[in-house]
Amino acid sequence: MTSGQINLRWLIVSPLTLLLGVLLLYTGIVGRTRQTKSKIPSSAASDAANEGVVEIPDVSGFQQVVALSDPHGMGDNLVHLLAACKIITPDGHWLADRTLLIVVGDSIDKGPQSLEIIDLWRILSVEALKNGSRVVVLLGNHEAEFLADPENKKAATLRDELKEKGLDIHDVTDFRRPRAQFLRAMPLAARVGKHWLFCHAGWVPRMPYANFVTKAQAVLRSGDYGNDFLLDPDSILEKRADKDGRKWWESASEVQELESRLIADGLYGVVFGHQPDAFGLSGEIGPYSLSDARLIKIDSGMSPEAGAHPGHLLRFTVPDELTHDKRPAHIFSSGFEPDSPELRTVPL
Ligand SMILES: [Mn+2]
Repeated sequence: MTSGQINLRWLIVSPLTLLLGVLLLYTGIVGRTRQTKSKIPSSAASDAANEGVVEIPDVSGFQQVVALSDPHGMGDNLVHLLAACKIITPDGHWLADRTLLIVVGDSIDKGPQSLEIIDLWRILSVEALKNGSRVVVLLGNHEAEFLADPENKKAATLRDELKEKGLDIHDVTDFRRPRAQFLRAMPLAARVGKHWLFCHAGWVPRMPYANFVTKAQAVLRSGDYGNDFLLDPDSILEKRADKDGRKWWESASEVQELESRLIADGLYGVVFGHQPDAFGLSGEIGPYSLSDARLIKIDSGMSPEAGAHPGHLLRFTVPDELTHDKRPAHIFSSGFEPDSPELRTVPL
C-alpha cells in the first residue's frame, strides 16, 4: 500500500474532511444567496477604461454639435426625430457628416424600446466614426439605478422587454455581454470645447473640477453604481429639488450657486436633461435665461409619463463658439410640435 492510498482513505473517512465539506457547501449556498440578494452577477466588473468624464476640447473638426436627452425607451420617436434632423437614415444608420452627437442620459426605462435604443447607440457609435462624426452616450440616473439594482421598480418595463425578446437580465448587466459592456462604458459627463459640460441632471458637484473627474473615473471603473456620488438626491444624475422639495431652478440662490460653480470650473454653460418641466419649458428645450444661455435644459418629455412628446434636438451650428467663454450666438432647437408632422428649427 502506498502512502498516497493511505492518505486517500484517511481523507475519505476523516471527520475533519466531512466538516470541511459541510463548510464548503454552506459557503456555496450563502455565496449564492448573497449573489441573489445583491442582484448583480459576480461577473459584473466594470469598464477599467471608463473615462468618467469625456473631454473633447478640440471641436474644430465638427460642423455641428448636437444633443438630446431622455428618450426613455421611445425608440420609434427617437429614430423619427434623428432621421428628420438628417443625423441618421430612417432605418437607423448614421448619416450626418462631421457631427458630434451627445446623448445626455436616460435612454432606458418607461417606454417599451429600451433595448432598441441601446442597440441603436451601439451601432451609431461605430458608424459615426466613418463620417468624421462621433457619438457620446452619457449615463442618466436610470442607467445608473439599473446597474446598481437591475431589479429596481423603475426597470419593470425593461425587464418585460427582455422577457419578451427571450433574453435574461445578464444580457444588460454582465460585463461579458456587448449590451452590458456598452452600458458600463457610459461616462458621467462630457466636457466639450473646453467651456461646456453635458451631464444628465446638470447639477455640477460641489468640488473642484479635477476632483470631480477623478471621482467619476474611480466610481465608474469600480462599477459602484449605487454610490451616493451618482444616486444621492443632490447628485449630478438625480438633483431635482432642494431639501424643502422646491425645484432647484425655482430658487434664485441655487441657480446662482450652480452658475458660480461653473465659472469656478472654467466652464461657461451646462446642457442637461432629467427634468422635462424645468424652466417652465414642458415639451420644449431651452435655456434658463435667453440672454446668457448658461443653463440649457434638453429633456423635451419623450417618455410616456411626460406626454410622449416627439422630441427636440439641441444644435450648436458653430462648434467653435463652444471654445469661447461667452454665450454662443448659434444655438437652435429642432423638433416637432405635438400636432404637426413638420420639423421646426428655431434659434434659442
Ligand atoms: Mn433622469
